[in-house]
Amino acid sequence: MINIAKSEKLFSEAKNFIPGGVNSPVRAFNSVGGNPLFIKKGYGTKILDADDNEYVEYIGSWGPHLFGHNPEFIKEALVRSIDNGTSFGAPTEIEIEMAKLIIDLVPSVELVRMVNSGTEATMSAVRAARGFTGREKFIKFEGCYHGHADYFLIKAGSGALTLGVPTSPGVTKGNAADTLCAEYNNIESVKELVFANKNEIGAIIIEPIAGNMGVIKSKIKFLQELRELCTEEKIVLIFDEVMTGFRVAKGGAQEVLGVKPDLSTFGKIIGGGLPVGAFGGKREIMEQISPVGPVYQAGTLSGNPLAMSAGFAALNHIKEHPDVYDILEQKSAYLEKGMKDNLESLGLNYWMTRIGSMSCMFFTDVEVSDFKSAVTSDTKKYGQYFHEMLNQGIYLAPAQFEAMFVSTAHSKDDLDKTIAAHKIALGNIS
Ligand code: KE4
Repeated sequence: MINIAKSEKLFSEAKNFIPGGVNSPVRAFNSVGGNPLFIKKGYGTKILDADDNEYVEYIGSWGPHLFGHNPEFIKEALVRSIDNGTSFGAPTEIEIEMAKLIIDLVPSVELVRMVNSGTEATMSAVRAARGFTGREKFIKFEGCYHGHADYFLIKAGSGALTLGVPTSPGVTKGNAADTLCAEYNNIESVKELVFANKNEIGAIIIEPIAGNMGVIKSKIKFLQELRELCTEEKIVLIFDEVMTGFRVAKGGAQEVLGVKPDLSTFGKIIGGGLPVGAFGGKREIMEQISPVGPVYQAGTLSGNPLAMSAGFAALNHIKEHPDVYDILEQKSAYLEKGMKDNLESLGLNYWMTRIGSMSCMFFTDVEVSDFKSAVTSDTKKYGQYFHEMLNQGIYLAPAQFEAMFVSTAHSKDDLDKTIAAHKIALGNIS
């Protein structure tokens, strides 16, 4: 067992001042049990906890660290930027460069607005769609997570699902009334809602590759039919690419799946590890946004030079190194093969999904294609597996319904260590 005395001390102190001792629930280890580790340093694929235990990690701050922790090119960009000050609350040139780069990398985006989190991006995108269509209702999918704006916390994924409150108290009936829930990968469930609410639905928002009920890829036929339905019914189709944007491909999940949304939302990677979000898409919709249009949307630190500098460095690195995704694919496929070989040798048939450098091993032998099949996973067994891996120096997401992220920094040694630990961990809990 690893010594985590300092983390335990810090956690008990934190709980006196911060709800649950954490600033985001999924960090609290509630679903895997035990004491969350307080991290004091990250470098490449490693993190160091308060007790100086080192781990090879696969959270990457829940997605931002496509290149591992603190890559030189992001650090240098931040140092250059901070020398000029942190934030001005006024337009800066780097914001133009960032907007141009996102538009260059994602063909469906014609105008883009920066915000400070994925939640702000998705809530603003739904507001823009409501303003553009004049319709109040929208459809989300069971198990998808779009951040914590009230109207999304209905049958939500990620921490809400992990902690057993997919529909949160505090969300008013009025707010929930306009949120309709369909089943992922089930076009009939969408059509039923659309035709029962004819001309009342302004938007459909989806994670085209879901990363918050574990990792689940939408079926291409389903997504194409969703696109057609939205076009026919004049509904704004929003792809929530906060996690998948620049993760699964240069152009995100929409490039992988070959379906074009009307609006997209981004976060995580585009901030290079700093607080960020963005939403963008068709000019006619985005021109609804204040000050050019009537739909109000604002933010004190939106487009702040620090986050823009780090994010621009990250995206520009992608633009200048298009082989990034070949590297990620090669490393991720190697890890997947090692884990699948382990499962086979142990006679286990847990369901595994992987899209590029995002993957998930579900503790179920059911084929996972939607929320209902995802929740057949044995989360207690996942908790045991999580701690078995942690004790071997491998830090995974402390929750079954999250993604495992490989970065360009993961070395063969890291991957081999992980594959070996994976086999021991499964052997110990089976
Ligand atoms: P933030 O507000 O947390 O920056 O982004 C919300 C969000 C929106 N859309 C998608 C597809 C997302 O995955 C997220 C946030 N992802 C979770 C991890 N599954 C954030 C981790 C946390 O809540 O601490």
